[in-house]
Amino acid sequence: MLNEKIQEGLTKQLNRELESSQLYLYMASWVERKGYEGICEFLYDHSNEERNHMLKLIRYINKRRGNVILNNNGFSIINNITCISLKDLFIKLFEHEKKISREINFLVEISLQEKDYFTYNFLQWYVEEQIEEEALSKMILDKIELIGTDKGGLYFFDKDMKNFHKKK
Ligand code: OFO
Repeated sequence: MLNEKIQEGLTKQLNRELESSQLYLYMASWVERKGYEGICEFLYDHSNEERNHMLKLIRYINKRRGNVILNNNGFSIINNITCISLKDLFIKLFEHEKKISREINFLVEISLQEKDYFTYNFLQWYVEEQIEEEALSKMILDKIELIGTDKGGLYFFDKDMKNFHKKK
């Protein structure tokens, strides 16, 4: 059984993952409309990854006989988001991933305070994942900043992203 604090923390996290999935989906679609075929594949794919993060939480909560509560009141991030450039979009994604890392760390802390070592152990996968996700979004942002307004550079970067996606 999950105690109240853990149940609340996991519920928030599962809804954040759902929101992340929608955020990547929104951005993938925005980028696709701008003609970036490679970057949009990466973002669509990542939207699915975020959905899998959510599913993993749902399965865990059920295994521990907790309650799965999905937020259907809409998502504040997506309702308030507008992108003005590719750089702007990746700044937002990087900030978003950093926020998710802080929330995961907070949840890890709660699991220790509550002496719920099953949840502590379960969360280690998310800790590892966030290291990768932050590094990846920062690497993409750095490349975009390096390219600046060079259209040829952006074209080749988009091609690289397509190959990166195919190799996965
Ligand atoms: Fe982008 O990360 Fe989920 O957890």
